[in-house]
Amino acid sequence: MDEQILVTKTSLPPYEDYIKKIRPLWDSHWITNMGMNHKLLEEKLCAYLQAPYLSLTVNGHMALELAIQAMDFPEGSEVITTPFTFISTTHAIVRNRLTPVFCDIKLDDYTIDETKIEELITKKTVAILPVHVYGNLCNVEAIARIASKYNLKVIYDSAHAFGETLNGKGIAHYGDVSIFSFHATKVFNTIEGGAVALHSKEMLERLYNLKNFGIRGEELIVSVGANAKMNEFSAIMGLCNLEYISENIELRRQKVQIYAEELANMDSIVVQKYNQEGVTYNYGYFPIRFLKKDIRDLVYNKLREQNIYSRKYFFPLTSDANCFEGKYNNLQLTNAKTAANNVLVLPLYPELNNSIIIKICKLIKEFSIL
Ligand code: T4K
Repeated sequence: MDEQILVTKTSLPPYEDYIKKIRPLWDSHWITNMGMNHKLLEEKLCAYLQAPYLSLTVNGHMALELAIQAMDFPEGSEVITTPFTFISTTHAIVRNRLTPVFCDIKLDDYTIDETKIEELITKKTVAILPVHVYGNLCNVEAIARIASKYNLKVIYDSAHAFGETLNGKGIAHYGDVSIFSFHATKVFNTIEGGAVALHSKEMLERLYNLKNFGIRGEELIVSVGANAKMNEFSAIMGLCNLEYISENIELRRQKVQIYAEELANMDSIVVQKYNQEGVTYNYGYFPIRFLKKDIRDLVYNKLREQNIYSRKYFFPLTSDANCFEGKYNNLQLTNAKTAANNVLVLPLYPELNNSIIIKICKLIKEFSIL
């Protein structure tokens, strides 16, 4: 293939839309520190995500890091989480001086195995931090029951679940807080950006202080805080992209359907299923899992030779990251290890040409029988 096909491609609004909306910034010169576009995007996203309260941030990682910080857990407390995620999830726990306790996942949807959470709870456990990985929603009801039984907080990493709903309710409805990523690679982007969706006004205030140095007036600094605000250029990108979100998700759905049809009869792979009951998906990722050992890397390399850049999201497990060597539990993660060694995420974005999807599937069929 002449053209490089990458795992994803940033969705940009029409150039004129963006230029028109940023033009007034040259009059106002107000380009950050909670400008009018920041405010407007917060309002629109609150509505779109059905979130009671929402605070925009500079990226998804800081949304998560500050959401955890806002909970004010004692140093050294334990947080039960998944190792099958982007490294950000675990870094956010560790950077808050908390200990990640890794729980295995389910192989059918790659989310945390809720039946294995209770056995990991100790006197030090303060929270559960699951990830709606690839937009597959965790078993939120079961997790809520466990959290309530042991008085734990639930912090959802919803970086992959933008706009998804369960039984008509926005996914931010579940847990104490949910964070979203609006990175350039996501279904909805603000170039870089993120948000924390919350249920309480008090938490919203804390988040505000954490993302703006604790500044509440020219001479009033009420608490210690970082700088994690979203700027106006990003907020405007968000406002523009929000106009096209339904269209983009529908295009993604169509691409996924082609992948699913083309790969339907292969018994050597398991394809991502979009069939959780009551869920509306955003079709952010298309992962497949090879059942035969050592095939994933071979296919990954063969596709690269053809200029097709699939990705091994998520290898290595975060529990196996070099920087954590020997520090945290990384045993009894059998399913997570299987997923890390055998899952390949295929290119998927609204503009992806259907004929390229068919070509990718053809190559996968060829390479998988080598
Ligand atoms: N929690 C979870 C579960 C997450 O997946 C993430 C982020 C976070 C938390 C943290 O959220 P942020 O702080 O990032 O908002 C990418 C993204 O950088 C990262 O946001 C994402 N997860 C992760 C799964 O994927 P890389 O290292 O794979 O990115 P990179 O630069 O290799 O880009 C991947 C492909 O995207 C490229 O091959 C082409 C395309 N691309 C990339 C960029 C940067 C574009 O089309 N345009 C671009 O500007 O991490």
